[in-house]
Amino acid sequence: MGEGISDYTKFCIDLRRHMWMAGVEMELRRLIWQIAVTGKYISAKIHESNRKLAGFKNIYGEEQLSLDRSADTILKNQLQFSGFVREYASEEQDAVVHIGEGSEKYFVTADPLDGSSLVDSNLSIGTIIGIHNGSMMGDGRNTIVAALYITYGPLITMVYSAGKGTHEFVLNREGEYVLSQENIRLKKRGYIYCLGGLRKDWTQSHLQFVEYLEAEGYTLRYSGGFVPDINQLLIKNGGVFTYPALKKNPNGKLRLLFELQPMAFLMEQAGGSATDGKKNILDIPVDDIGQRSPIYIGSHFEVEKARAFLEKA
Ligand code: AFP
Repeated sequence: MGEGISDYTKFCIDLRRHMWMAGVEMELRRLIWQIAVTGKYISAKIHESNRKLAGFKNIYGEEQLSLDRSADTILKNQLQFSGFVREYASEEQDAVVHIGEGSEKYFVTADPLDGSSLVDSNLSIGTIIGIHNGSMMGDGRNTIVAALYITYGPLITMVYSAGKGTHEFVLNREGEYVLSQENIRLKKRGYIYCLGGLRKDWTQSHLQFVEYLEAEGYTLRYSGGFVPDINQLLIKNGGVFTYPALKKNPNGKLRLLFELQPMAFLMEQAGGSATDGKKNILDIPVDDIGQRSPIYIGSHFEVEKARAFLEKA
């Protein structure tokens, strides 16, 4: 990919053209395109939102803005239209939703609006999508064929991979997603660390890993939004994000299907990796759609270092 694209014409490459040039299969192309367009509708909803809409609880008992529900409904309806999606699983739904006729190839997972609690303080938030072929259960490595996220920040950006590298697009003023970074590559070792969970709840081995990073002079960057935090690692080309096992919650906080698998796929496609401390995130079997897992994700060096510290425990 990339051959034959001059620096000049690169500026004009929109998402559809990019996927076509990269040889992404037609149905998958159309599906990714449709989801990217849906990001514009979700963004419009965020703009018209009112902070006073807080107060609902999602199926995990967490407070959510009604914005989460709106984003979920918008996404589900758009996917239903596409004709390519058999099942839809969302962090906002308590069960998988059958939206196709039964013969469609793709199964879509979504965290429609991750980090919605950051809306009132005007920090970046995002939509996370996984696209699976044949099934969404089991281990992600056998089923996931594409992943993307959309960031709603000072700019709206979309980062996708369909298994041919990880690429970033920016939504321009004309409403087109224009290529901004092709084939994002993580350095083997970065300098940023993002730490989820409270220090008092960390396990001894995780604490030792963090102390190692601190002693090495890593820079702390943590927004509390998974999408912008992962985006920062990809765009700054390295570092590590962790949301570890906690003393009271050995599976951590983040959800495998909706949050971790898509990000692990994007990260691996950019030359990074993701583990729960023992297994690669994409090799962990999913038995339940709400399943959680600890995560260490980012540059190879830091992720392997984390594995080494956790192995000692
Ligand atoms: P919500 O889904 O409840 O908004 O939580 C956001 C999030 O899932 C993810 O975006 C962050 O990485 C993580 O939680 C932050 O959690 P802490 O508030 O415990 O640091």
